[in-house]
Amino acid sequence: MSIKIQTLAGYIHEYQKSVLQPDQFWARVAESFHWHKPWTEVVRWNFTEPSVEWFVDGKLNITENMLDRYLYTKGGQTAIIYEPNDPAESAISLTYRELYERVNEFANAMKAEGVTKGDRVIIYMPMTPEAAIAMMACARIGAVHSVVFAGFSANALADRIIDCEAKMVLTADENFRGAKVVPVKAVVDEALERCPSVEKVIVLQRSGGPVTMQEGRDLWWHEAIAGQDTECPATVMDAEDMLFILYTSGSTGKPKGVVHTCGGYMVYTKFTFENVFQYKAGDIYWCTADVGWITGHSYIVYGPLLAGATTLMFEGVPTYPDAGRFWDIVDKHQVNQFYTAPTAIRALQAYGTEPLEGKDLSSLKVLGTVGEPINEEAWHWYHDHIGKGRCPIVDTWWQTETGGIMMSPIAGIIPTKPAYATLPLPGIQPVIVDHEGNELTGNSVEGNLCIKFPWPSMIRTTYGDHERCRQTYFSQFPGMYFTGDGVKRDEDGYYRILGRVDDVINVSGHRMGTAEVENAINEHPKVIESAVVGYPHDIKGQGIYAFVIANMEGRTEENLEQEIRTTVTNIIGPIARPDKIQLVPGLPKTRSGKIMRRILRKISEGITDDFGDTSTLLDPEVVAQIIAGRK
Ligand code: 7RM
Repeated sequence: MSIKIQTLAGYIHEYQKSVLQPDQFWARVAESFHWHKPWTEVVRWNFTEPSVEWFVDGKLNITENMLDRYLYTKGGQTAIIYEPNDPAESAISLTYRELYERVNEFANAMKAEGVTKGDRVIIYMPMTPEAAIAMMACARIGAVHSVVFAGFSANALADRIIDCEAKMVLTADENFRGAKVVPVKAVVDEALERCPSVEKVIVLQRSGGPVTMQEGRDLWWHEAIAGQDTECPATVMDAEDMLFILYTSGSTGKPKGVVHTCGGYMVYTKFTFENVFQYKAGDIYWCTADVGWITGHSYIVYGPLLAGATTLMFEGVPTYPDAGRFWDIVDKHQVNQFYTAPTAIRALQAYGTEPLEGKDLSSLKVLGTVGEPINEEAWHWYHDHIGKGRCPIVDTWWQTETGGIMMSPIAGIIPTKPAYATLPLPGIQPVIVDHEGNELTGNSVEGNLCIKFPWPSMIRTTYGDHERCRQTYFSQFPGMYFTGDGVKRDEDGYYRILGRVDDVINVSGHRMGTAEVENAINEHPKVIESAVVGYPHDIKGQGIYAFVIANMEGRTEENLEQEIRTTVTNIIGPIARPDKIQLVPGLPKTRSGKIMRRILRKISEGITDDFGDTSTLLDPEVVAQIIAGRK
């Protein structure tokens, strides 16, 4: 029997228990799963190395808790509803039994191609059920999946394949995204030119468009599964065996491979899914994220299917064929819980209420947001026009590294407040610290958000580089996990996330390192140096503003800017393309050569004075020149 919070008093009670007796609390949650062997210790940890183990010595397979578990009780119930990009193409439903069979069959296909426990498999696929099937098939046989968002460039894909030394890549011929058709197999082919670890590529036929298949390396999905058994014994995994790697951007260098493990991730994603969204049997749940991001992992695939829910996967984009598409889908499938990003809400808000006309949204019970701070205006629009004032909004704060939702209202139970993630979920112990690491206690305080006690789905390491994990998350404030976010605790003890306090920017809910974008810009042969900052953007939340020093010989400003955008698209992907590029004669540097980003941030926001202490600036004249050429 798991823990289902049903009242505010119940929340307070469970929260207190989770802090005072975490072992008993989490043991009670974990007991509701199928384990091959129970754990001997609930949690063993230190935040110095760091070393975190949950459900020590426990043995399990996560897919048995998603599929086998429901085979007889819910075999005929819909597990996945797939809504294709083109509304004229019919939706597809897979029951729990069908999903079980397709996962097992594909697991056998991967085994037949030589994949074994511990091997890394890259998933670079459209948002079709096969992406979820691929993830679960990996988990079935103990292979470690690493899903790469299919909008990343060949170069970014190759970096990830190389970092985890993947043996196999799963992809499709083409990806339908709104009015565009992206040739994903061709992107894989280009990436693999520098990925010697990859032995096999399995290609889903999605569009039927032309692809080149490399003999001996590439095979079709439908051929790979032909004749495979629809039963595949689940590989028994240790609770701390790796489940997946997911790459995410930080403030320095290349993206890091965040590692999640089997037991804790399973326990936490199901627990948070059921409680936050108050999912009830028979409900239709829809999260609009892509499986390439952590939200797709935890709250399209793992959390919902662990809970025996019906989860909807949407292949397309919010504005295709028009800005009413989300609401058409809610209406068509009578969606009960709807979970999206503030950037999508703001984008749709810009179209007004006309796209809502004639759409039946009365099935909706709970609305969710994730990925970035939501502004109050968007919160109210969502609340009034989508939820018609009747649906609680769960503003869920969490990260790739946290694996699951950390702070959020529990739908209908914790009173909401616009733009507030409200309170921590049971088991989560947030602390606010000042820049010296002193804990700020009491209400009405603001500072850096840290977590002082482990939770089951937290990051275990960064793949292949444990020191980087320690350095990034556990060194700035010793003894605590540092989130990189700023936060305020108001007079009611409610939490409001203020955004990143490091050099990470959040563009349309996509996390990016400013250094990562700068490195891409610097690849252009004419670029000498660059500095990137995020600036407030009405729809994207933050836009990318690049200040660039370049050798203009043989170029006009216009064609150089265009070339820089193309360079960034090629190196990272279209999501990292700068919104504004300003060619500058110099950058505001200190005598020790550090760029004073604070000044650039202000200029990008349109503030042209009040830069604070500029006494360490090497050349104050540069600032005036940048202001004069501001975009
Ligand atoms: C789930 C996800 C993590 C960063 C995080 C925050 C920001 C996420 C919220 C939010 C304000 C929220 N993972 N963030 N959720 N900020 N309110 N509800 O997005 O790894 O891609 O990004 O996103 O800055 O640190 S992520």
